[in-house]
Amino acid sequence: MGSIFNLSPFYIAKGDVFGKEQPIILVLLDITPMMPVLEGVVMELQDCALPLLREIIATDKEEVAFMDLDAAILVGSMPRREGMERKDLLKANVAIFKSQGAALDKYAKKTVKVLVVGNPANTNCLIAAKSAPSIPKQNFSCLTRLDHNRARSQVAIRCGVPATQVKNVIIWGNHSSTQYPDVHHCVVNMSGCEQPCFDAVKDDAWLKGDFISTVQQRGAAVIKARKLSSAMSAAKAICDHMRDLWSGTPQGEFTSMGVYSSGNSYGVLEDLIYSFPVQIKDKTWTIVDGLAINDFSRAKMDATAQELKEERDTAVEFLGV
Ligand SMILES: NC(=O)c1ccc[n+]([C@@H]2O[C@H](COP(=O)([O-])OP(=O)(O)OC[C@H]3O[C@@H](n4cnc5c(N)ncnc54)[C@H](O)[C@@H]3O)[C@@H](O)[C@H]2O)c1
Ligand SMILES: *[C@@H]1O[C@H](CO)[C@@H](O)[C@H](O)[C@H]1NC(C)=O
Ligand SMILES: *[C@@H]1O[C@H](CO)[C@@H](O)[C@H](O)[C@H]1NC(C)=O
Ligand SMILES: CC(=O)N[C@H]1CO[C@H](CO)[C@@H](O)[C@@H]1O
Repeated sequence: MGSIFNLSPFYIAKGDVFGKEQPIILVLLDITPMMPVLEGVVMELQDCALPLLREIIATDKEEVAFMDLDAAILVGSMPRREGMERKDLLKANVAIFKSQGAALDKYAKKTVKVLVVGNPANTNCLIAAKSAPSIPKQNFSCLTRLDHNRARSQVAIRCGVPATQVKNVIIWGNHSSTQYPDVHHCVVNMSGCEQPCFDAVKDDAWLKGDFISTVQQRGAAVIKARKLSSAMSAAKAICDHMRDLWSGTPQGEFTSMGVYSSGNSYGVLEDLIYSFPVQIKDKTWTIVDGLAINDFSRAKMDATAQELKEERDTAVEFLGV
């Protein structure tokens, strides 16, 4: 029972995601041994006396959890244990996301929005989408908003402005240390006017070096310091992602999400869940096309795609067996 599991339902039930008018039925799924702990979460949620929260369903059964869902946030996955082979870990996760994808296909609404958080998030998302053939692939996305928020904040701190004054950073690729946080299209509102990020920061070496590695390694840095993984910031990112899917992105702004690549954008291979810049309107995302990509960016975008391709090919083999 991670703290993402406590915090995300709280923010959702509080109205931070679907709006302050939308009554909420929360469905919480965990594995059987965790049911007593889940009861404690239910008690705490009840004790918050939240005006929008109409019902809480806690279960270890997928057919109960996924029935008629409008939105699903898939957080639980197999964590890496000491001495576990990469392939065995992937195999265990393919089994989980195949099963959850199939249950979504069978029980959820066809319009359900599915956000995959559990790692390896991109590949787990692809497996869930492939296992739910009656739900459009566009309805599946994976979380790279935490990386996006980290990048935005790093620039904001550097410029001494609030994070809201930094727009249009991009996270490309996998949610891992090969992700590419790109600020070539980012603008910063500083001293009363919007300017390109490179002009605002005035330190190209930092933007092409330590900035990128700080964002890429941030998850590990938080674990090292806290002895626990990111929880508050992950829960916030989950809410930001789902809220934007529901209500749209602000005019002239884009965000980052792992979405299905149809092979038509930025030369990214087809059939990967890859993080792109997206704009959202009427509950539908579109990839922001036509941004100029220089050689520096190209190499980094390709490296993270290559990593995802290899992981996908192995995962798809496991899906077949
Ligand atoms: N994409 C991102 O940006 C991002 C950010 C933070 C965390 N994560 C990932 O999210 C996952 C959860 O993180 P956490 O810190 O909350 O981990 P955690 O291990 O503390 O919690 C995971 C929860 O999922 C449950 N679970 C495991 N298998 C399940 C299954 N088959 N069905 C239902 N529930 C199941 C566990 O019992 C546990 O309660 C991890 O994989 C983590 O790496 C991703
Ligand atoms: C992609 O990112 C996830 C999440 O960090 C990670 O678990 C996975 O190993 C990465 N993929 C590869 C092939 O490295
Ligand atoms: C930039 O910030 C100033 C306040 O510092 C604000 O008045 C202005 O509207 C902002 N411009 C844009 C384009 O957001
Ligand atoms: C987010 C998203 O793309 N949602 C789509 C899910 O599928 C329905 C059709 O079943 C579309 O109308 C939504 O736009």
